[in-house]
Amino acid sequence: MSAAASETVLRGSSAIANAVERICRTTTLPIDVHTHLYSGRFGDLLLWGFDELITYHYLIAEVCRTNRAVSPDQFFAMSKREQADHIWQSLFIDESPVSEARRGVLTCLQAYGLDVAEGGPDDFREFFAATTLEDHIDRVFATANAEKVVMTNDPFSDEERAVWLEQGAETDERFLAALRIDPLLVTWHEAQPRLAAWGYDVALDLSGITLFEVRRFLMDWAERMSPVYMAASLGFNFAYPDDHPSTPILNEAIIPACVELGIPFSPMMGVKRQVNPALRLAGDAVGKADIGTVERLCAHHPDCNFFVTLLSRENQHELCVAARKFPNLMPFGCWWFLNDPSIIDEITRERVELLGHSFVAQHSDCRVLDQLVYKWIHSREALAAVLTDKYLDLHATGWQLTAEQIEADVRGLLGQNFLDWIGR
Ligand code: RAT
Ligand code: ZN
Repeated sequence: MSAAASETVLRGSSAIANAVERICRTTTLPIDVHTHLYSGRFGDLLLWGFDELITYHYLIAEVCRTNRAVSPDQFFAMSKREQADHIWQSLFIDESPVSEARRGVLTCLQAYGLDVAEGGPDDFREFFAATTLEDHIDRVFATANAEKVVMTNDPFSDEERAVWLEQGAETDERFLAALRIDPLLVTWHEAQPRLAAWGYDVALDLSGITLFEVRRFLMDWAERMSPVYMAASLGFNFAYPDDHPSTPILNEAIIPACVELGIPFSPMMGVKRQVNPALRLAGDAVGKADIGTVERLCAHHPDCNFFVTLLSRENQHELCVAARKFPNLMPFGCWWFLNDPSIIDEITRERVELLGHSFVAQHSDCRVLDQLVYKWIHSREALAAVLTDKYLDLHATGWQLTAEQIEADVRGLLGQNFLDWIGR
């Protein structure tokens, strides 16, 4: 390729490696496509600060195996502050904090300029106490160099419903909505009475105008939220098509609503729920999903786009292969137990090799605002390692690389590909 006169041609391996590292580190994140963050108007639903950061459910799972002197019930009976102190002592002082979730806390505190060698929980708390939420949201977006995040918006949550019903559409442009509808697909027997109570004419056996009414419910919430996609977290054993209410609900309510709205449906598959209920939110595990379910969704509904992430490492290669067959399938992110450098490295390599640029490399899944800082520092490093090798391989063929092209590629992988795909 010959570069345009205005472009910066990168000559030599070290120029390429340096440019890729710099671009991955500094390119503004266009969008974090899946988080559990909320804008400031949702009040306590938005978690932030040291005690929230360190009581992340990934760390609760670790402390319950590391320090068995405190049972899960005893742990959950503690105040948030006591839980935080207990985790700090057990996972950071009694052991070196080498796990990814522990390192993340330190990366985040360091990025705020705090001294993790000398400081302790009270120093860190003092830092957060000295700021307002509004200022802190600005600081986090600036430190993470992020433009937008997608929330997870649940119309079945009473706390969240109240905000949407009383205050209407989101006004903070940094926070986009995603309409999360797990109960419609996973626990229809519980969703049905709630929809009925909200004035939708729905029957448990899906008779009459039930499916039309489920679709009306989705369209009403879509109008309220303007979601960028609809999503559900589904078990590893979720099947489509199936002799289960989820199949007609997908065929006649969810997918037609997505097509009408021009937004993707995002099945997130692979959770094995509550293998250890004592751990509560930390008690879910992983199972291998059937890629046939993804293939059949894409094949039966060519007009609908599917934005898919799978939780099992064993599903990742076949997800890439499926995406080669179905242009209406876009893989995204290294989800939850996959969000670790060694696994991000492997998954990103196979995606680049099989799909080029047509995927979204990562999402953060942040539950705490401050995690936006560390999750993206770590993911940007992992992406840079993969892309450096891939561009050096290209360079070895004699292909000419420019900084501008690499910048566009990286922005795409960091989320612009999703925005382009949905036409925003
Ligand atoms: O990654 C997580 O924190 C999980 O607990 C879930 O939130 C999962 O990401 C989901 O969206 O269901
Ligand atoms: Zn999530």
